[in-house]
Amino acid sequence: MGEAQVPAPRTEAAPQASKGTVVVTTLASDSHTWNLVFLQLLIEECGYDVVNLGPCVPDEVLVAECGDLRPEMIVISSVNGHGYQDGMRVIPQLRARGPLAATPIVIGGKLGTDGGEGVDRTGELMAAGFDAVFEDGKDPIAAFHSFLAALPPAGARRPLPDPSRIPA
Ligand code: B12
Repeated sequence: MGEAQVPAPRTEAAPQASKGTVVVTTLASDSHTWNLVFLQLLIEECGYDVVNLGPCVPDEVLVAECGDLRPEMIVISSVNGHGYQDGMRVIPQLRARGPLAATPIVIGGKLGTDGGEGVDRTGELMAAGFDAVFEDGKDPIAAFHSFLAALPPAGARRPLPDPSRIPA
């Protein structure tokens, strides 16, 4: 009889606890998908679980899924040139869904067909309810990475405003 084979002790580090769930999605008009795969891998590397809703997501599906999942953040990607219009249409619907009123929601990619020169899409999208806009041409990945690193930990979100203190 030979010597018993003893398995080598496991030396890998214990898996890190997830920082929470992030939803990655495009909007209804946009069928591009590799942008979503890229973002999913980036966000997973930063310690989050990702639910990737895929391309051409209808507004009502996005609102329902996010309302049910209550993610730490919603990341909208658009590259077909309709991101501004799609984003302006969907953001009030997301904000109107109670649990998502204070959820960080960002949008990025190629948001128009003009390259973004001299157009204030960022200001308008943020005024409409987005927390950040990462348009191509402005080093969006580095800026997004910093935003993600600064995201408050799960359970430490901005409190919802007290409805009694909102002016009528
Ligand atoms: C592959 C491709 C397609 C494929 C998509 C297949 C698939 N399953 O994904 C098909 C053939 C279906 C397609 C269709 C169309 N396409 Co197309 N497509 C491309 C192409 C060649 C590559 C896109 C890609 O996969 N890139 C790889 C991924 C990883 O990178 P990315 O998409 O650029 O995303 C990066 C950034 O935008 C950014 N980003 C994106 N989202 C976000 C979000 C956040 C939060 C952040 C931080 C960053 C970020 O990060 C990503 C990684 O760097 C590009 C041209 C190009 N070379 O880029 C055109 C391109 C995107 N397509 C374009 C167009 C116009 C179309 C069509 C309208 C063409 C038509 N007339 O039918 C349709 C649109 C269909 C639709 N309903 O959306 C234009 C968009 C122009 C614009 N926005 O000004 C491009 C740029 C081509 C061009 N130069 O004109 N397309």
